[in-house]
Amino acid sequence: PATDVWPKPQKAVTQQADIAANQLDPAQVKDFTALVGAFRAINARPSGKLGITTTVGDAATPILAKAKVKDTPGAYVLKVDGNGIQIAAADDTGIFYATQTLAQMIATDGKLSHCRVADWPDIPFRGSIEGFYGKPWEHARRLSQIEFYGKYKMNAYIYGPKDDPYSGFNSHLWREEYPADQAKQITELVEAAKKHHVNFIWALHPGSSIRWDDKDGDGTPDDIIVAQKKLEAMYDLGVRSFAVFFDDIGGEGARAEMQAKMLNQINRDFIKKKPDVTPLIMCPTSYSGSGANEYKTRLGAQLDQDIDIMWTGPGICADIPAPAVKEVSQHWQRKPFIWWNWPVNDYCRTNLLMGRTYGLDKENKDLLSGFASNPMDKPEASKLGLFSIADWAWNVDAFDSEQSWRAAFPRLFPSVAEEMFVFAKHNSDQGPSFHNYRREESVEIKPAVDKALANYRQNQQLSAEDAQVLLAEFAEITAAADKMITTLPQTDPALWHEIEFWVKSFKALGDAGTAAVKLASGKGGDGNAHLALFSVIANSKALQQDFYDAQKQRHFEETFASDKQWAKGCKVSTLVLTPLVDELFNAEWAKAAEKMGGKLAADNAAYQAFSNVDSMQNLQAERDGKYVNLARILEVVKLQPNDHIGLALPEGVFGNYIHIKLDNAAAADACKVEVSTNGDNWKPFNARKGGGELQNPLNVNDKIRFFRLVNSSDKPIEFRIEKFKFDVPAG
Ligand code: LOG
Repeated sequence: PATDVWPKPQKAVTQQADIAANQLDPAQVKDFTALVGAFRAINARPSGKLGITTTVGDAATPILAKAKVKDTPGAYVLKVDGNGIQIAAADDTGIFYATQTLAQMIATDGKLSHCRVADWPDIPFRGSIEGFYGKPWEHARRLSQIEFYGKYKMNAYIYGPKDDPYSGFNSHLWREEYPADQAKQITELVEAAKKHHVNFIWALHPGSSIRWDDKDGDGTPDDIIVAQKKLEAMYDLGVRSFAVFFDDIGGEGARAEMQAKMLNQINRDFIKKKPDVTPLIMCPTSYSGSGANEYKTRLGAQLDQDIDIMWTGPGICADIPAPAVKEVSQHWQRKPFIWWNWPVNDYCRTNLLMGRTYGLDKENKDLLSGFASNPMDKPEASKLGLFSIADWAWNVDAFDSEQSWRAAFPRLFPSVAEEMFVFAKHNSDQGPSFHNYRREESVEIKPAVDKALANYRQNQQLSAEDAQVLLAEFAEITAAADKMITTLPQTDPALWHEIEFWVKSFKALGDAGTAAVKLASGKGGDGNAHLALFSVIANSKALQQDFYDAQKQRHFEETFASDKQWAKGCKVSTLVLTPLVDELFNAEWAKAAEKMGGKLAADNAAYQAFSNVDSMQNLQAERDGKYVNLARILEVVKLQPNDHIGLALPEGVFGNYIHIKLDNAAAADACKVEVSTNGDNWKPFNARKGGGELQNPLNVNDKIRFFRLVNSSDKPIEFRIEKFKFDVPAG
């Protein structure tokens, strides 16, 4: 019925009666033409008089006004009754959206109820920004996204992958046109977008290599002309919506007044000259935080009023509270276009972000010019989050986070809806990271886990009652994973390709959890059974490690060079369930070892990263074989004189090599490296310098457990970190 349409319509009334109950073949109703055809066929039946009428534009105005529909693009009125179907819409997109509503009404229960729907979007631009670091989405997946956006009434797809060299973030190739095969794909995307009423917004990212000099003396920096030419070339490929990004850059390109000059000129000489091009969007260099700074006020004052400015929220990855939106709107002197960094996982690639969508303030309803979510590098898995983002942005007041999330599963993953829900509810938190943005995870079971662990810590044994609850949970996990493993490769190979290793790890977690709970509740039986359970857990962990390595291998093969150094594996249920299994396993293992008079050698050592800079208090370090790496920082790092960043090894582990690589040699030359055995007393380390690298071996007998990179110059420096690691002896 109309009340079960997503995104939730603004006003929908369903009546008991229905028409054409089983006459409609849902497969025929995929698009408007088919729908019309289906109804004509019914209409032709002697018994029926069911037709479909559409009214668009001026003729529709009185109908829309009478239904009190907000006068905005995409608005529509839909009426189904004994006389057939009537649609009135402000524009063709409204007709298209009415058709999507109809298609869902028919598809969900096989019949079409009499209804009246009056509907319109709250946020003018709704959709995604492919704006993450790492391997850009594949062409086929993008086509699938665009179709999905149309279906759920999203109208914006911003194309801005950090690793497309022709967009330019990582490369000077933004100055050149796409090679023919890639150009053809862009045109295909534009056409698909048009068909599904999505604005394909192509983003140029020239900031890391742009220069403002005016060699030919015509009063305009030469690169502005080059940029405009590139946009013209994209126009020729069919693109009608454009953005220019300046995020995550430093130096020349980051000057607010030059960015404003450039964009105002492009606005005047290109955007406004073409009647069919939509307003320009830009992403500023200072794209997060609501406090004033010189850059923000300058850009807000100087940039043409009709250029939209993107903003990620009070932090880079953050919820979007309305008071902060209001504050930044003052600096920008316009409503921000939200670039929401969720469910993007380029800064926490080991984890999948499959939880519900929350943190978007209802007060934002009229405060935004657009809302685009930056998704995971996994497009199919990202549809889950995007489904609810579509729902929120279409009808803010009616949004119910939990309900919207649950509605997504049967619609997006029909062959494994319930299993996917089990998987999603236990795989949603990012884990600790530089951004320190966290999501809830394993919400339902968490109180039971906390209670069981509290009892266990006190009694060294799980109670039968606690064990029963936990065993049921782990059994559900194993069963869900099993079903996904046997089903998804056939029903949704694209999704399977993305999440295969996580699902298999999830199954291993289910098995390990079952064994750990049995062990800890004393259900091990005789000594042999006890050993058998230990080995189940150990095997599961080893299996997860294998998946981790296999996934890492796949990631290497599929990922652009810029990201290779930092590729990671997969982790599951990191907030609640994996820590539970680890704790039970380690404690039981220690008990057993003690009985046998032995000692436990566990690798639960803490590797740490540190800095004296306020914004870098959440740096992370991770061990990967014989390396201990600083977890990748995607952003430009700024160090004032004497500021530092460093790595720490746990007690008893000593470094035998230090290796740092920065993206610019000048910054590296401005730095020195210091080492320490205790983190208090520092001495100089004689690092070999060259091409941005600082490195040299250490003697393990010197027992160095700490090093830090210090800005030893008297000026602030900016750089990107490409490598930052200790080598430690293997084993
Ligand atoms: C990048 C974005 C990246 C995201 C999350 C913006 C405007 N830019 O800190 O490309 O995917 O963070 O890592 C970003 O958010 N910079």
